[in-house]
Amino acid sequence: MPLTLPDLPYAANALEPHVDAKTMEIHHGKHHNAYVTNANKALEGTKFADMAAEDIIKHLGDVPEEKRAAVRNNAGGHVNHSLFWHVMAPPGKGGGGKPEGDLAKAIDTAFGSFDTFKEKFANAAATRFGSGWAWLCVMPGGKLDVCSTANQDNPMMGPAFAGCGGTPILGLDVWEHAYYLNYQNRRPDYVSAWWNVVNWGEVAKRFKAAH
Ligand code: MN3
Repeated sequence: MPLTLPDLPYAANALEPHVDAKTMEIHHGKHHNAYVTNANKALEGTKFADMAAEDIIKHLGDVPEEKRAAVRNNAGGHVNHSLFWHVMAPPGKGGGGKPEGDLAKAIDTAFGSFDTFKEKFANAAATRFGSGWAWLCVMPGGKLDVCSTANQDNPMMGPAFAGCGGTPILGLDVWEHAYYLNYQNRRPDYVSAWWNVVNWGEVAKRFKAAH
């Protein structure tokens, strides 16, 4: 089965004013769609063509070298955006607020407090030079950690490719295509507005599944 573009779990304008409809339409319909198309093109005829995208990026080292860069960028982009749409929700309707329960406890244990976590995550997002992502990951052993990756790398690719590891449960796209229409060069403003649409219920589900 080739990879397919998933539907957005809400309307394109549902995250306004924090993420505008035009950005969502282009980001999902053009950018994410292109990652899917180009990943399928690169995977065609290989033994990876029938694998789940997550499994492909976990085994990038096994992908034939001449295909590896295309698979890394495009299967990576597909996995990253598929997570991204789901860890957001309309403000006040699942988006925003604070984590609860076991996830809240794990954040306090790892970072001291929710506010300290937010600072560390925002700093990872702000200091990623060029294009990339900020992540909250469950590390082997169960502890939470924050890191950032370049381009469409994902911590599941492992430290040799991504520079960090673990299972991502929250990710923030800091490519200019994710914010430039509304925020221009003000990436920190985009990051602070984005907390209003984080779907902590979904992050908690992914936290539980990663244990
Ligand atoms: Mn993007």
